[in-house]
Amino acid sequence: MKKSTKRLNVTQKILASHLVEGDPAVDSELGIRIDQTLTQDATGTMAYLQFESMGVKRVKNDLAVSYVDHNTVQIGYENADDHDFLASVAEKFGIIYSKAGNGICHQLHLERFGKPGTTLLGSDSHTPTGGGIGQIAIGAGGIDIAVAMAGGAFHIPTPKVRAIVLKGKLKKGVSAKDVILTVLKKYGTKGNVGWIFEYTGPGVATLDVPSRATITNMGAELGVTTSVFPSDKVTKQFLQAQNRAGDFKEILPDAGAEYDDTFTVDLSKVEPLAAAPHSPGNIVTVKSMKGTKVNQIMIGSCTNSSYRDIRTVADILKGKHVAEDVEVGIACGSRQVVNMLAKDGSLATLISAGCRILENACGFCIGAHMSPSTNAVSLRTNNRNFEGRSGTKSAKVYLVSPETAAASALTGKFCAAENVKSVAAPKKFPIDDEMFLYRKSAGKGRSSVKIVRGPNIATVPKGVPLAKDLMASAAIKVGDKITTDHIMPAGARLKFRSNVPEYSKYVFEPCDPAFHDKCLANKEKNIANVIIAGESYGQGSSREHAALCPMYLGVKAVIAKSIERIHRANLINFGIVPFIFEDSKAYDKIEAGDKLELKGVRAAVEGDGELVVKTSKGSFKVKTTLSAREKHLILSGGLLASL
Ligand code: MIC
Ligand code: SF4
Repeated sequence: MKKSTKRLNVTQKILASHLVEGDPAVDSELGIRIDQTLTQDATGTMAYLQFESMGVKRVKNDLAVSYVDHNTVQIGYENADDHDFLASVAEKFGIIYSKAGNGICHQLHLERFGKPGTTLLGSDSHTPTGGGIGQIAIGAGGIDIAVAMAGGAFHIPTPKVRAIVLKGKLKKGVSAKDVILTVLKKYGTKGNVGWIFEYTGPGVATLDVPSRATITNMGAELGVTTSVFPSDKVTKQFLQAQNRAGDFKEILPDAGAEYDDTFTVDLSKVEPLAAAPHSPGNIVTVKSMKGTKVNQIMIGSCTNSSYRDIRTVADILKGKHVAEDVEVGIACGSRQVVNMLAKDGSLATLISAGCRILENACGFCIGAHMSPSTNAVSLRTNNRNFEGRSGTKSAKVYLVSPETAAASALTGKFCAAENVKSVAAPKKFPIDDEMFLYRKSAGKGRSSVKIVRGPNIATVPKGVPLAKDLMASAAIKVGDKITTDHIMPAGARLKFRSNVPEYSKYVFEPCDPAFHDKCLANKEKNIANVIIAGESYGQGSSREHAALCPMYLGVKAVIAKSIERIHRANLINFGIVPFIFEDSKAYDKIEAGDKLELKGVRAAVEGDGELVVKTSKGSFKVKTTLSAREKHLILSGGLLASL
């Protein structure tokens, strides 16, 4: 981030008004004040267990919302136990509780709470959805949210800000999803750590707030800290229509504002695109896929489930029927969206067209509903197509816009949409906040409330201080772009999120199902476990379980070619050292099961972060660059242990 000048961009304006530690001109890490927090159930139980163990009486930030949207399948008691726990915690500590069925956290937060010019920290990597309404909205691990709720600062690497200059206007049948896929085509899913992407230019005014939110939502796939749009007349209109005119604040970049880099997107030239299996950065044109047989189409998720999106789908399907050999599922983002579709007849249109209407929740996006059949081609409007995330390892998932999804549903083959009517931004959204509980006691709480703990709610394990030396084993060796879905699978395993010993049984399940047993056997023999990885380790979600459960299994270090931002922060929060190979060729010389000697590891963390690791075949150098705060966390055995 450039030194403050008089001509500030949107990012600099918001960060400057929230800066509590560090100077952007000098320091590599900044501490910012967090106004709003959000959690979802799959990460929230752990966040609140950690908050509870901090001994704070009530939340101290302006607004804290606890959403239930991930684990809503409720086969068995586990999810329901989690919901009861979350509701009681919310009532006790002054948190607003959004009941299952109300909708997906990011869509709901945008509709009802997101405020331009504020900061939002969420225990979900798609929290940057709030950037669509002019918030600096960041995804982080649950323990970071707990700290923010207790009034503590959140730390980010001092960002570099890239202007994505939008000019022109999108053609019919092309939408915001194609814009973010264009940006992903240019920048890919790795190498963007530490950047904030700020959208600017005359084309911004042509995009409504839900479209802007689609773009910032899927900015998460770039691996950036966040993405943000200015707050302008379009934002004002959206907030007025949500009956929240009072929340509006104009935030525009100053004329001549400076950026560290610029990329221009001519909206009129954007083509319908798709992210091909198995990465959101693997971009192809829909034209190149034309005619490919499609078996399943899933529409919804926090990326594309607004009224604008689902109404567009309904308009394309109106009076027609989906091809008989495809299955089509639709999950709206919120009750508000469903209500509007019900009132204007779109819901009936979708039902008549043969779509399966799903609950307004994450569901299919996280492999918790409608997994495709073996080898199926599934077109989806969500944001991640990692191998197996849909619940079916052999499925080929393509990420597309709602327009492409709807047009392809009619033909049963990959195709772009033509002659699509644009949906006007509603003048008034129907407001019904009844499924947000404890609004009256928000910020205050009720100390007499007893927290409900069913058998699925286990205690949070605490780390131990880092030892002077480590005798270790390379417990696993994985390749490039290992996602948190590989490390800590969701889908059928999601229900164990509140039970670390149980969930730990599935660490690296898709890569090496024996990982858990091997680690525990080493741990018993006092041998530390080390994970060896390639480029961009820990891509994807914010789930801190991908660090917490390995910590529980005795993992003390990761040695990778590179590590993604949120996951790196989570490793540090749980006392695991994030080492990088000094020379990535050393990666080729290590095999899973090799003995590693990390002599002087504690001193290395205390000092310059450099260490020589010995193996029976020789030695290699690793390094880690840590702030003083991060060093303290690792040396203590993680954030909880440091308190
Ligand atoms: C995801 O989309 O991968 C999730 C599930 O929403 C995760 C959070 C989690 O693992 O609970 C995310 O994006 O952070
Ligand atoms: Fe839910 Fe999918 Fe969005 Fe994650 S990406 S919050 S699972 S809808």
